[in-house]
Amino acid sequence: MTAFPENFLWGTATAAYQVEGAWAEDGRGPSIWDTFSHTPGLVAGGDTGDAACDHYHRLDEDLGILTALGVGAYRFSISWPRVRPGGRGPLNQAGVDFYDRLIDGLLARDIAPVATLYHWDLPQELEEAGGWPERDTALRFAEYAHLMGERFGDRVRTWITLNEPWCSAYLGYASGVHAPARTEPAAALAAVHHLNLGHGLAVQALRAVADPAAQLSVTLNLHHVRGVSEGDADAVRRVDAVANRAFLGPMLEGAYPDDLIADTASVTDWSFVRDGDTATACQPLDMLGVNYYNPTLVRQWGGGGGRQSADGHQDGTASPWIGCEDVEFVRQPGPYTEMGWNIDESGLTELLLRLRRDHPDTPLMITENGAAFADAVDADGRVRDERRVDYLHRHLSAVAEAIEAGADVRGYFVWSLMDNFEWAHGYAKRFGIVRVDRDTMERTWKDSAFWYRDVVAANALPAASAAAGHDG
Ligand code: GBH
Repeated sequence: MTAFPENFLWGTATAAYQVEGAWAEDGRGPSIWDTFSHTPGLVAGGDTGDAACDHYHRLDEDLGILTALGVGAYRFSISWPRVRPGGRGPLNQAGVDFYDRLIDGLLARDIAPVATLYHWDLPQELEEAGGWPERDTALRFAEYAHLMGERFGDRVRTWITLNEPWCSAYLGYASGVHAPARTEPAAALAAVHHLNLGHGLAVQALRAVADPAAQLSVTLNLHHVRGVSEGDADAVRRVDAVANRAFLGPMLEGAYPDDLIADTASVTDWSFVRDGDTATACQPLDMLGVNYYNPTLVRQWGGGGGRQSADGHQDGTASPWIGCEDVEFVRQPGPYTEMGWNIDESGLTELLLRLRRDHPDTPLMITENGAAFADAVDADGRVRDERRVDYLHRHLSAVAEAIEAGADVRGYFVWSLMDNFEWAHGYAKRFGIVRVDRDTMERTWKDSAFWYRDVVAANALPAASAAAGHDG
């Protein structure tokens, strides 16, 4: 038995576009992900989030699942285009009502709502005005944060401004594999800055209107970067700068790292950073949210031949890794999940301890961790996902190890409550602990859901993942 601290917060996570569906109902406006998924060829299988998991119409059923899991918290995101369709102007009351029902339903079940303001679904009109590379988007985001704080701040006590701005900036504007599918490195770095600025402005806005006891946070997908050998230290430094310190710097220390500015000098002069911006980005935070899936392995690229990155980007094609032209992303040893990501929980322990060392006063929360697998379904409907149980067990052990070594980790959220729209991969990649039948939308608990329920109830891990039992 590995026990967790008293009051450790156990939860599951989802995001609006990935689960809600009802994309054109009750006054919701289009987002960049509607545009992206409706563009032929961009999402595997032609999948869209039009129906997603139909969570919008199945709220009560899904609240029932959360209750039966016994979780203390549910991390969801608010769809900006559902509550403020064009990104500006009046609120859409029907959209606000949906989140009122969700939040009140959670509270009635003693489940703490953890609300993410932005999980990638920018109102399409704001993209048409330039999107995150434009400063105005940060200002509109702050307005939206203010309005949400006014509406829900009496009941939501944990807020997350942005989910993984790394993805929004680099996958959205540099490699283009996410919405809005632009491949403009300079714009991507401007997006980095306006996401940092928007975060700081949103924290200010929430502090002004939300419950004074509210915990304010941001979720980053920090990369735990390792070099193949000691000679690869500079490759590690570059990737760490553009992936991690591009956000940690302004948000937690009030400045961009000098090496990041130097590494990206041929792409931009960073003149979009105005006096006072990094001070604005650096608002006191009550917690830092960490999403972890796997570590990153790099080496100095020796040149010659076609460079093949582990993230699938051929040399010369749009890469999310700006300023890392001399870095090779090395495929790591297996086992792998269905995403092709290697399974290595030691990176999570090391990442948490690095944060403990670099930012000792900032409590941490694992806001996402989980794995996609092609789960086996028995004739009787039982979903055997022992590989997911094993993945979760390993990573929770890694969290416990970090806590033991001094990291202040307050909670853990499984990604994801249910199989959902996995962005450019569509529905083929299943991350849920609950299975969603794509034809009937029926929800079925996987073995991992029963296992997680028992972990939550015990506030501890069983001795071995093999002990996971199915009793449903
Ligand atoms: C999260 O993104 C999202 O927040 C969530 O919405 C999503 O469903 C979930 O994870 C699962 O994807 O360099 O090829 O080794 C995670 C996105 C995953 C982006 C790991 C960078 C590195 C892959 N990140 N990835 S690679």
